[in-house]
Amino acid sequence: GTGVATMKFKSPPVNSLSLDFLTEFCISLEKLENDRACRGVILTSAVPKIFSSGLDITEMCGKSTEHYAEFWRAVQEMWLRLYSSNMVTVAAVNANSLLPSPCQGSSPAGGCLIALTCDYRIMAENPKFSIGLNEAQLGIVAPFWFKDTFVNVVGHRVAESSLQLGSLHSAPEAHRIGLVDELVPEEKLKDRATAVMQQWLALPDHARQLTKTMMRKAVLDRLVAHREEDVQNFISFISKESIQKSLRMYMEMLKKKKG
Ligand code: CO8
Repeated sequence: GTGVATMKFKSPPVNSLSLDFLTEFCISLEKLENDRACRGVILTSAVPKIFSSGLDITEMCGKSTEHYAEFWRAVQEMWLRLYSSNMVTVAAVNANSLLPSPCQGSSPAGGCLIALTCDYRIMAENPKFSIGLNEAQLGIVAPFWFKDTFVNVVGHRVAESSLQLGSLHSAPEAHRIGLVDELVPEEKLKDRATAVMQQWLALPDHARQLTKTMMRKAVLDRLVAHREEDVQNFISFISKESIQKSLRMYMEMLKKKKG
């Protein structure tokens, strides 16, 4: 084989990161990680027009403390595994449809996090297509390790303004600020992802893996050291009535926008 796997998200309608999705994602990734023949993975979506809509908001609304804890551990687990993966990880952020205002995002928050966690990001060249960590728009705050991952890609200044504003960046803007590495016409996305993968795999795995670890270790260690504290923070934050209200209003807004 080529030593390259493609993981296609397929959880319609919008590939939201539910507890089930996250659990399955981790199992699939672990299988690939343990498969010595597999050296790289391309992450993409099998759902037309959407890469991922981010964390599943219904998992964060009106649930028990135990549920919030389980959900948040699963989010942490996804990030820890992907950010520390020994494989080359390429995100092929595909979307092929025009999304209605005011939420034109096709890869908001958690979806953007997945892309940021990869080694390389390629995005379909569609001006209507956007990506970003938009937590602030939902009245919530990105956890420190989302922020760290973002800073490692775009630098502190861009990350700061983008996070404060909860910006969803259009594809050209995402490219300009370095949030994605390149834009390609949609029909070329798959071929381009394969070509980039070959370029990364042309190097010896060992040196590349050690370099990746060197670049990412501080950020990974920080979550590992504060994992339980981070779960408790999430629970106390998400359990606040004011936060629950913001999330309910945001969900209402999503539903109305459609009508
Ligand atoms: N979670 C749950 N349900 C969702 C989500 C989501 N993230 N996104 C969309 N849905 C639902 C919609 O409510 C709708 O449901 P229904 O059919 O019952 O009305 C259905 O999916 C289809 O959605 P749309 O009609 O909106 O589909 P469109 O194709 O028009 O738009 C978008 C797709 C652009 C993805 C749009 O749905 C959207 O903008 N969604 C919101 C995305 C978002 O803001 N996600 C951020 C989530 S927060 C996060 O990921 C990080 C949280 C960190 C927490 C830290 C706390 C301390």
